[in-house]
Amino acid sequence: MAPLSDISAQDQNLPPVEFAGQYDESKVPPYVLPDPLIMSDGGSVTDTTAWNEKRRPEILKMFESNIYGKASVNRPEGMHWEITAGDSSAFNGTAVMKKVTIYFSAKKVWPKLDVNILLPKTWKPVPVFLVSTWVPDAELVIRRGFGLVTFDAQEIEPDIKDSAYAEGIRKFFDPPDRKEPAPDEWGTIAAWSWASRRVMDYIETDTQIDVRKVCILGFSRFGKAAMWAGALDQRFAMVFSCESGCGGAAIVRRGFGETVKLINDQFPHWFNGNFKSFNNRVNDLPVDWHMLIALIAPRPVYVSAAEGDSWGDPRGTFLAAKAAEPVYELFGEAGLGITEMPPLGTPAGNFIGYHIRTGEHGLTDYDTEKFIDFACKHYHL
Ligand code: GTR
Repeated sequence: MAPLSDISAQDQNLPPVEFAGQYDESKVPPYVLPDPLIMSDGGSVTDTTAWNEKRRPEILKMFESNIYGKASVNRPEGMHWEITAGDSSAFNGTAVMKKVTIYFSAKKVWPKLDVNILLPKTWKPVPVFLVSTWVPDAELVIRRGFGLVTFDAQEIEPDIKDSAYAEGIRKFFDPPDRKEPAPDEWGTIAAWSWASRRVMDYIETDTQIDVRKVCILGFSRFGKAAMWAGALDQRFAMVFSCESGCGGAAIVRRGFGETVKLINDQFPHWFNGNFKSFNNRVNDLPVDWHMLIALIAPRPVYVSAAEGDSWGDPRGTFLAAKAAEPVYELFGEAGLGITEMPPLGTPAGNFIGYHIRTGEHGLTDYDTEKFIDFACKHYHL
């Protein structure tokens, strides 16, 4: 695992003592999950047309307005890019490398994003993992025949609660006199997801990449951003979310480990203003995170956990994956295929993948290997 930049500066990986979560399974309160296949008006979703045309947009909107926030722009006018560096003989001649700089206006100044592209040398377009900020071992990915497209999401918005908005991409597109986003507008995680989508705009033009096989992968806070990007944007063919926990892929009604209140108190910039109103009433949320996983359907999705990462609620992640299954079944695809949490180090699932491994919070080679195995299975590689 290699961070592209130093996110430990604020030591945000370690929850301070006063943020200690609840870790006793017997204290998880009873809860009822919203049914992904029942519309807000009570109607049932019984086919994929109703899912795609009615329920999916409805759920997407609920996540957008209550949690991640609405982006104020899609692809900005004037956005352009240039290839700024290249090496046709990386990794002892087995890979090609290039650097693309995406500019988000017609000018060659910030906001911009440097994108590093590493592709195994081959005559045909390659499948890739698109990863931001905290990336897997590149040599491992290339050796398995996948390319790696990386960027540092913090280049467009810093992960600092007091300056994220003021110094980030959201403020750039807002009127100059705005001091903060409206309660339903985007937070930093949505801004990072937006960056992945703009990288995808570039990827669509790169003939060395198989545009139908772009797998978005994120770890922890960037795993939350990967989930939201994958939900919003169906150009991402697969989604991998490693230990994304609260606000990523775990059931928040469990109140296990990091809770909605804890995350909003510690990282108020990550989500929108409306999400804070649910701090002490998570059962009033019209969604839970099984529904975010379901928004990826019928595309393959993989959520993973680590035994030592109780903060990220491994069981809550399993339960979210499990509760997303009915939507995959609607598409005729098998989801997890198991009813109990699998043993440590035993990946499970068909269109919804899950594993819990030994060890602490981190994106390890084990995780990367299992993600690649899953992608290979679906791509018959
Ligand atoms: C923690 C945060 C988690 C997770 C993690 C990380 O401090 O509470 O939600 O995102 O950081 O990004 O490593």
